[in-house]
Amino acid sequence: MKIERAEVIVTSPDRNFVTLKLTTDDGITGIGDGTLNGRELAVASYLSEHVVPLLIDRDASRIEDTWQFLYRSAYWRRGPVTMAAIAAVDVALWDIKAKSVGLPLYQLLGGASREGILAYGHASGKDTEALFDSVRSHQEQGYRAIRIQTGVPGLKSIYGVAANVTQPGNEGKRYDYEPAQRALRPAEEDWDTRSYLRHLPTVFEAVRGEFGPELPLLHDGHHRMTPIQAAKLGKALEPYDLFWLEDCTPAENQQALRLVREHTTTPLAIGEVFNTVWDYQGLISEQLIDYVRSAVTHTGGVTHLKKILEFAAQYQIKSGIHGPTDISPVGMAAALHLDLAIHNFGIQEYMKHGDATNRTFKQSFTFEDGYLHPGDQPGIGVELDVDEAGKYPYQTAYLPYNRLADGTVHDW
Ligand code: EZ4
Ligand code: CO
Repeated sequence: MKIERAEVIVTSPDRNFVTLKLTTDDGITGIGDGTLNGRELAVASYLSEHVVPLLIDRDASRIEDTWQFLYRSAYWRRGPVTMAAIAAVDVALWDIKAKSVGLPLYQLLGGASREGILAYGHASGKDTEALFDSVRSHQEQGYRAIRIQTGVPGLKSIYGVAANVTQPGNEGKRYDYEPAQRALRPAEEDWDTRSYLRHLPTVFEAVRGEFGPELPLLHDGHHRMTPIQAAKLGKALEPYDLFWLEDCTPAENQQALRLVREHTTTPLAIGEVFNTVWDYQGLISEQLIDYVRSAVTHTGGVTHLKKILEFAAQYQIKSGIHGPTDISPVGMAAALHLDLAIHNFGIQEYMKHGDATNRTFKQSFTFEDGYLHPGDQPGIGVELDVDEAGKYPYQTAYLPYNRLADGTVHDW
């Protein structure tokens, strides 16, 4: 079973996606997601210029060997571009292997450890009323766990809340409630940590008052706080029993989590911008976090994320695999097979894709009554419609960035 063809497909149905499609000499195809939000063409070029030529004629069944070869032979290790490219190859090879034996991928990863995968959705609103409507609408869609993001008085726009886009030529365009904007420059947002810290506990108090104590609630701090600010927020949120507080400090400095941990029992989740197990080394072995937030797509694929999660399992740390809409349906399906198979599953982030994306990527995974399931199609269960993909050429898009009131750039 040799790899005969390798194609890098960039398509932009509702947003940009990078997909690697491999075809073997016996006609089996496999696909993998290499989408890196706002830097998609870097991964596409890494793949087509440097990886595709190495794949042709390789044995498609040697997944671990191919992973080690791509990781070690590059010499330049880790990093989001490299690890997204390796992830695309890895997932495409798992798709091929599972199809070649006629099984859904989760069967090759040890079989199902649960009946369904608890998902959380993203509720948001500029004010409490809009937020409550959004929570109710998510509950109506079946979600049993909900992330809460709101506007902050005095700030014009904020992460996680659909906002008016003020960029010229971009008015009113906000797709999938995702922050990336189709524009030639990143949108500028404003930020003030003290206002946020004052406001957020009042939001959680209101949400608990309205929706009761049972509903699992999550929140994403999106890397904006210093360790002492994050510790203060974690403490202030303790009465509202969060499922987790995510990315409370910038992920570059993992030691920051030690200070936060010493001050609060609010569970901590981090890792959507991490690439390898090395980013988690101290966080896991010293039990400084509760949930691993990596995506299959950004962490070298199923092969490497499974190893991270097995390491985490020894310390009672669970999975919370990243699943916003910048993870393509291919990356999402790969995550679901892993979620179903591992023992230390925690929760899966799940935002629905738009209609054009769903037409482009035919999916067999399901979302019912709050639970996802990857389905039982051989492979990962997603097929790319190449004709449909061809209708949506790449469009320049950037994530926004933040400035403080005095004009200083801040973490976004
Ligand atoms: O902002 O994936 O938890 N989810 C997130 C995401 C990230 C985007 C960035 O591309 O933080 O919404
Ligand atoms: Co996040």
